[in-house]
Amino acid sequence: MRKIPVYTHPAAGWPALIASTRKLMDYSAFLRGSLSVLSSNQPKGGFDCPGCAWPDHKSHKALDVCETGIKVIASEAMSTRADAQFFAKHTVKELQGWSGYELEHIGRLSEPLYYDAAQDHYIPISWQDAYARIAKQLQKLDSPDEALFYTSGRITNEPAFMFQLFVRCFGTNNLPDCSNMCHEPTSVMLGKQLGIGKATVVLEDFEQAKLIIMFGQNPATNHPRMLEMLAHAHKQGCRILSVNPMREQGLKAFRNPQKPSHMVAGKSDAVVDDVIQIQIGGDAALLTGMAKWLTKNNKMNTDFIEQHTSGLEALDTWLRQQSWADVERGCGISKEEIINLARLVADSPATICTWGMGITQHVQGDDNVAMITNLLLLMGMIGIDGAGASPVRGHSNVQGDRTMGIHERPKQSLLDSLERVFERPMPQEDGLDVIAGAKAMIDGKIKAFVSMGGNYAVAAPDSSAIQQALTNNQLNIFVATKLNETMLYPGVDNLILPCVGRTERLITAKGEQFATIEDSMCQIVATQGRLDPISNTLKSEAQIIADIATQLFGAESSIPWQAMAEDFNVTRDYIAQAIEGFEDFNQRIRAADRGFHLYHPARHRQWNTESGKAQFEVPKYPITYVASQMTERTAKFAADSKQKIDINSDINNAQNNSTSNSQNNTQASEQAVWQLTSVRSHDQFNTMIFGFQDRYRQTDRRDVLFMHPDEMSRLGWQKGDTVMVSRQDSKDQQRTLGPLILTEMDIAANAVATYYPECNDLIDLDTHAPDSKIPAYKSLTVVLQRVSADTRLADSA
Ligand SMILES: Nc1nc2c(c(=O)[nH]1)N[C@H]1C(S)=C(S)[C@@H](COP(=O)(O)OP(=O)(O)OC[C@H]3O[C@@H](n4cnc5c(=O)[nH]c(N)nc54)[C@H](O)[C@@H]3O)O[C@H]1N2
Ligand SMILES: Nc1nc2c(c(=O)[nH]1)N[C@H]1C(S)=C(S)[C@@H](COP(=O)(O)OP(=O)(O)OC[C@H]3O[C@@H](n4cnc5c(=O)[nH]c(N)nc54)[C@H](O)[C@@H]3O)O[C@H]1N2
Ligand SMILES: [Mo]
Repeated sequence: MRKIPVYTHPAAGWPALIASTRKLMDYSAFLRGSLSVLSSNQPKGGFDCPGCAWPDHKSHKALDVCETGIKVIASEAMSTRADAQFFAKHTVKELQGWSGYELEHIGRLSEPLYYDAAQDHYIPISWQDAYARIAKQLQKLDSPDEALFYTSGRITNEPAFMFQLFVRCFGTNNLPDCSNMCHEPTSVMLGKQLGIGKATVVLEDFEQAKLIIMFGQNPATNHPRMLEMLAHAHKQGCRILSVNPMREQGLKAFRNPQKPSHMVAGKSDAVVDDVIQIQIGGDAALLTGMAKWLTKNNKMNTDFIEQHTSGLEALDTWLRQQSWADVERGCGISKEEIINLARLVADSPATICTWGMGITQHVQGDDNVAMITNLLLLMGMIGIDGAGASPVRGHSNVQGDRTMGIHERPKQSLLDSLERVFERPMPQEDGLDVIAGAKAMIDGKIKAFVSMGGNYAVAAPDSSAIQQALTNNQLNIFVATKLNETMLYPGVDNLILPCVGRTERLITAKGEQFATIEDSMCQIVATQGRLDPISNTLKSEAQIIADIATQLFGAESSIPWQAMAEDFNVTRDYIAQAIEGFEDFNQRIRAADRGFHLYHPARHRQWNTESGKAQFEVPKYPITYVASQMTERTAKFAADSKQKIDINSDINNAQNNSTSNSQNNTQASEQAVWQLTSVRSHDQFNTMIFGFQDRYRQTDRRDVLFMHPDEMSRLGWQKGDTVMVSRQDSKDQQRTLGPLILTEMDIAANAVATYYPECNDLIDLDTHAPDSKIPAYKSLTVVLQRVSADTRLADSA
């Protein structure tokens, strides 16, 4: 057994907070960023960190921030600018060749830009001319449904409400958002099973939990502020388990930035007791095994089930049909270990299940969420203190944007109340989500793309095809803070409209404004920027929406767009009338330090479901789905490679240190079929690449393929070798990524991982879950082919 290099220091701590951030920025930006960090997540007059959606701690300690937060803030606070001079120097064709890292470091967008096709440059344009071009193109469309309006989860509630209203007044529900690629299975399945697609827990529940199971989540990197809560729970005797194909090193120990003893004396707290190293895509199988044992041994909470649930019979019948052999094959965990886990659940009076992208981003993503919810329902773990469902959202306001109505499949009640409040008809037909929108654009059915933040083409599957499709559009509009790859594929009219960021002051004719967000646990909090905007040419997102609406609908429109943009109290008064749960919004947001919690019926055991009860759901896919894909692909691969030259065996033959050639040949062709997942590094926020370091995973480059060293040995491969990754997509087209450098990682057998978003061309627009349509970013069956053995890299460690 070879030893895997591991990160031995605790997560977080000063080195993490300062050193890695300092590198990102020039000194003035560092100061600007650091000053603003001090006012993030504070009760009054601070801003909500634009990093993740984890809630603020109620005690509002002096520095409720983390490494990720600092990086995201620093990225926005950068004093360098992507201004007219910059764009005069570089053609768009040239910029297409720049990496995400290079584009991120150009700096902030600081003036409105228009794409001049004759010169292939973005050139400055006045706001007024920009609006005139936008209105002209939007009016030219044959139908409002030819436009697609994308939202990323950074935008705050007030502009989000205005945006969905604008889009619906324009006449379409084409409102895809980043949620379609993120927690959509959560929203769909929790909605179906509990009547509301949101977390049933609040932060305080973590203080009372006795068992926390984290499925497919890497908080050390992605929600570092969650570590404090976990370490605290752990100290109180709560058991914490991580279900993950990777043994994520950042979860071992935590150095708390709030504790002097940690920061000065180098102490740390433990976080996780155990890792269940599951096969990629194996979660539904594992949960099936647990549920099988719990039902068979009558460990369920029968009172709760009788009083509050429906559908157990169907689930129970299905559970009996699942064999233990399939359960084990589906998740790669032994029956014995699964039963141990089920026992812990049976014995725990208060269990929280948390989950992230490792659960949702699969063809069986909806099943995974359904099985977590089933487990909680079996044990009656919804609606009591210290227990519940805790999906952990990504973008800081992705949940709030949905609450505000950014949804391509709006509820009838939302449309009805918008009609009542604004006295006009709203479009009734469902719109397009991220996947359907991308396909429609590729098919030429979409002619205008409007983006409220985000990096649509790169975050979505089949990035190159979407970029190509953008060049056929009549109009592309990007309301954004930073330049990215989606903006570099211009159609006829292309406009980049730079906006004020979350960290910056928003002063209008009506004075300084604050906005609001909703965190991952339904808490509505105020956010107010502290820095001076990077340029006085910037406009707020709300103002840009109002200006476009005014240009398009005329100044005498019955909706006071300009008043809403200038005075967010006006917008909030409309939200109070139109959105359930926001009554007296302006008073309530001012009354309490930490904002207010939106009423959550399932927390009170009120089930707004079809049956009026909490609903057990039977999974749609076989629990061996991923394992079977592997077997099928392996068989096909073995058959194919009989005819073709077997690259792997050729390489093995050529390799001096390969031992028994004949044995290696067969192994190489069999073992070259793998399950690929994609993860985030420490030095990125989604498609914004801040740097190349991923400290906890011990790598300083992004073109890597993580694999277990034992598996490398099995193939006769070594770390540092370069490999090509290829995949047969659902239309049988070959997609290829690489070369990637083999890198050692404690990851399950048959599993490999690489970084998102560089891998997104491997994924096609048809490999997704059936209901939620979430792309299967986390489980792709791939073939690996070694292209060269790089001994230089292998030896240098
Ligand atoms: N620093 C930083 N913070 C971020 C972001 C960022 O990019 N950088 N992005 C934000 C956003 S939008 C989001 S949605 C969140 C995402 O936060 P997470 O959900 O933590 O995101 P990922 O890194 O994509 O993957 C999570 C974990 O899933 C595991 N995994 C992969 N496949 C499987 C599987 O089949 N089963 C199980 N059980 N686990 C699996 C991976 O090993 C990884 O540890 O983070 C937010 N915060
Ligand atoms: N393979 C793979 N693909 C994935 C994932 C994965 O795990 N694996 N994860 C998916 C997930 S969970 C998500 S959420 C999506 C992310 O998809 P997106 O939300 O579309 O992507 P981001 O990279 O967060 O968007 C960054 C851009 O937003 C703009 N921006 C930043 N701040 C602001 C602001 O305050 N206002 C405005 N208007 N614009 C701003 C900047 O221009 C910046 O370049 O990616 C998805 N894609
Ligand atoms: Mo996300």
